Amino acid sequence: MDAYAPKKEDKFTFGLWTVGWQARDPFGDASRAALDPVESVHRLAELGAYGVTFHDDDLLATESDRDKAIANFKKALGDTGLEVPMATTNLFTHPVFKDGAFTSNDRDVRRYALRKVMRNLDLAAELGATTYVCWGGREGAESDAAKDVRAALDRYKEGLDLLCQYVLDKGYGIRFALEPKPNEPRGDILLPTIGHALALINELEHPEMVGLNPEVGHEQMAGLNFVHGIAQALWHGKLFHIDLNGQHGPKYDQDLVFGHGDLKSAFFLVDLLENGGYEGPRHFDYKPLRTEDAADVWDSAAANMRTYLILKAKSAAFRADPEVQEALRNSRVTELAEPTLAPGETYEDLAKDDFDLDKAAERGFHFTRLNQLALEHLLGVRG
Ligand code: DIG
Ligand code: MN
Ligand code: MN
Repeated sequence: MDAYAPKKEDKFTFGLWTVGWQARDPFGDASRAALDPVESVHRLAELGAYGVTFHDDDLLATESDRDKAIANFKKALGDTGLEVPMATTNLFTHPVFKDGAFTSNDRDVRRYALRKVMRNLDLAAELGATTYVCWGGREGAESDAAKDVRAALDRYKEGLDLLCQYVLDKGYGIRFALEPKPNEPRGDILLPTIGHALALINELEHPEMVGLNPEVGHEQMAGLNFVHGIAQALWHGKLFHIDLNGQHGPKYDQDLVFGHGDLKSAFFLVDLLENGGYEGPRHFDYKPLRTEDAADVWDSAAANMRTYLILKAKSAAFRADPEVQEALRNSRVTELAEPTLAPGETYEDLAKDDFDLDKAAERGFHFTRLNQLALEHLLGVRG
């Protein structure tokens, strides 16, 4: 039995738009044919996935009649038992969204975008989704003259408050998850990072209904540490969902297979997700390389799950290693969990410390040893 064969309880999910990506890019036409969502559901189920996610428009990839497309999708879900934990809206492909959706300067477009989301929220609720992602890929600008950002944030808040009220009035058990991204396709996208999105959530009428769907590559495009971002999202109780993929640092959004970018970061991300209390789906939002043929696409889907499970096993071995546990103590990593003041102490007690500044400054933290142990677990020379 393959120790890294995915099982339903691993809760791996995929966006229909991932395996179904026809690989158009700004410099080239599609290199693959459109994929019937029904085939995607069956193939992903065969590979061991737990569920699928979708944009409203993804269901129409090969069937233009919406009712037929939904019926076909529902039958495939029934035939395979795949869940639909998350849904989202395509507010970025149609040219009408060229200046954004919730924050387009064109008020008619803003009103259309909200109607489009509400329509798909109805379907999402019907299919049992509990998370609704909002990626504002077109919310932004290429020129600071073109967007009054403070007004745009008013409109972002207005749109999210309205959608939260819609979900409450309908009694849908759905929460929203904002997906930050710094740029591409817009020159600058609003809510570029986890921090910006967290700040907006605090200003909403129903902040408890709105969290985050951070994507690996998006924070890394901005040169940020994704593991730190996820740790802060968890600390705020706002990690509602996650988009797993790979990225080689600050460049265009690569949406690589998970682990095929910054592998050491992927190792520590899995370590955090498996030990940090996140119980949601392990969702892949990636694009099979444009070089790949139809068969390669399914290899890439399997690679995401296999890599995650390999890193999960290595994380468990790292945490169980007595030398790692000793190194964590020697580096005082475990000491950080101890409150700085003892129970009952106040700032007045701080004056009583007998603290030798120079002696403390000489103390080393031995992080090299700890990082080498992690690397050796990752490289398979410990385990
Ligand atoms: C891109 O990273 C975005 C879109 O694919 C989608 O709206 C969202 C869902 O995870 N991620
Ligand atoms: Mn991306
Ligand atoms: Mn994404």
